[in-house]
Amino acid sequence: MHNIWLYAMWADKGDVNADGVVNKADAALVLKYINGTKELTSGQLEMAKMNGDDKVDMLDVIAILNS
Ligand SMILES: [Ca+2]
Repeated sequence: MHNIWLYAMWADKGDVNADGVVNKADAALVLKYINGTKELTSGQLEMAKMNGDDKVDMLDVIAILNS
């Protein structure tokens, strides 16, 4: 049961624009944030933290693209 709960938690990770899918559009948003051309809400930043190191950087963009 614990694993199912974890999966449910992770299923939303990466969906920065909250449209229900994790894809290039989310990666593009995070890239813009990294470049300083786009502000993200704290909730969006949480979604962007794909690799769990509490920073939002290129590693998270790559993780989104690979998800
Ligand atoms: Ca999305």
